[in-house]
Order: sequence, then C-alpha cells, then structure tokens
Amino acid sequence: MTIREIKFVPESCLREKCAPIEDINDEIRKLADDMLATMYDAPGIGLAASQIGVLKRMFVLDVAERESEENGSVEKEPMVFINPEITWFSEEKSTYQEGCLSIPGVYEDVERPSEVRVSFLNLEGERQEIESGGLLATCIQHELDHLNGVLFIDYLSRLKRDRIVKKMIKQQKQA
Ligand code: GNR
Ligand code: NI
Repeated sequence: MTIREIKFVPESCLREKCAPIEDINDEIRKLADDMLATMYDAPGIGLAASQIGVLKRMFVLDVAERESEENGSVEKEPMVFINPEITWFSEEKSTYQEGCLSIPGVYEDVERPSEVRVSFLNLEGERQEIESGGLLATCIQHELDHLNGVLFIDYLSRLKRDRIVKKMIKQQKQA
C-alpha cells in the first residue's frame, strides 16, 4: 500500500473526464488499496482516482461513524466504486457543507438531491446497486462529479469560485 500524492486545484487532471475501467486486474486492486490508504491518511471520507492523477472511473469512500463495542474505536467501512452510474436522483434536495481534499481549507454549502441510487462494479467485478441518503448520498455525488472533471466549487457563484481558485493558485506559488 502506497500513500499517493493528492493533486490540488488548479491541476488539469482534476478537470478531465475519466475513462471506464475495462478489466479489474491486480493493477486496479493495487490502485484501490492505494486510494484507501491515501484517503485515510489525509484524512478524508472519499477519494476519486483523478485526485491522485489517475484518469479512471473509480472512487473510494468511508463514511462510517459506527464505533466498535469492544474498545470504542471507529471501525473502518471501506467502499470501492468502479464505473459508477447514478440511476436515480430524489426530487428532494439537501444541503451539506462540503470540502474537498483537492481544495484544502475550503468548506461551502452545496445543495444536491438528498437520495441517489448508484450502480457500480465492486472489486470482484460484480455489478451492484445501492440506494443512499444523508452524507453517503452527498459523497457519492461529489465523487462521481470528480470522474467528470466537476468540482463542488462549480456549484458556487462565479465570484466565489474565482476567489477560491485565485487563493489556491497563490498558495501553490508560495509552496
Ligand atoms: O473528505 C471529504 N469530505 C466531504 C465532506 C462533505 C462532502 C463531500 C466530502 S468528500 C471529501 C473528500 C474528497 O475530496 N473527495 O473527493
Ligand atoms: Ni473531492
């Protein structure tokens, strides 16, 4: 398992449309391991492949809040989504304050459908479909957007987005 470097705005890989995964082989299994390690290390609750510069349609998530009964530690609930597609959005919307590992330090309210159904391949290559709500539904939509080169700041006003991008460019120059 390798912790990979997370790419920040305005890196161009964050604006690319990612390609479907044709074959779930050792390379993809290693990528999933690396993405989970990178996400837990950050720490974050989701990570799309394009955030580490790999332009493939895959993301990982762990929104677990459940605590283990034995020792009070938080149990990991890693999830891997390959070639995901949203098959249904609820009419109802909800707002969450979102953040993104590629735009550190920025948190803004974003309104999205409250519930979604998502169809995807798991690491065994089986097609699965789950229905989600709450933070999981928001995260799935945020990650799927990454695979299409879309960032949560795209839902803000142009003024706010431009300010955030300018701030990011300035930070990168200083680093
Ligand atoms: O760690 C993350 N937290 C988060 C909070 C609210 C809505 C979405 C997210 S995803 C983010 C990690 C990330 O950038 N994934 O692409
Ligand atoms: Ni993100």
